[in-house]
Amino acid sequence: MSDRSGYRYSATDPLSGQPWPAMPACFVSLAVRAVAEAGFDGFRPDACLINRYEPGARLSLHQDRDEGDLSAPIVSVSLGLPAVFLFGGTLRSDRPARLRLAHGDVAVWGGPARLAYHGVAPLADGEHALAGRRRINLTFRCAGPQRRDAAE
Ligand code: MD6
Ligand code: FE
Repeated sequence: MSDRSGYRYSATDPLSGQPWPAMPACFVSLAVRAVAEAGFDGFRPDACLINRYEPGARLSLHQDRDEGDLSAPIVSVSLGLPAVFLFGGTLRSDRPARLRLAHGDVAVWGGPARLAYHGVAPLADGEHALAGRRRINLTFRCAGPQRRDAAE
């Protein structure tokens, strides 16, 4: 969730006050299998962030470091319009590689790359047969225990 005090993990949906719905079992199994394929074991995601990008939207270079367990990798599943994923090093000044992520692509980063700076270049306009004029990205994480009431 995000609000005036910034962006953080919360056990509950701030709009409903209810716990987030369980992750569909097929999502968990996809993420676990992708991580195993990438050579990491024991991954059990407890959070899935879903971001929607419209043409022109971008995500500036950042590190994902709000998770309680930085030893667990991140799994990213791309759907809809293709994007250019920027994947740099552990210094913001490291020049990022540019990787095209198309519908169905799965990226996993962990180990020494877990705190790599990454982002998404401005989304090019287009029309995807299933998703229309958008990209949807799912990221699976081990966020760790969250407080029940984020407002406290
Ligand atoms: C992507 N997403 O959309 C990469 N990071 O391909 C991210 O890096 C990301 O979607 C933090 C929070 C949500 C995200
Ligand atoms: Fe990220």
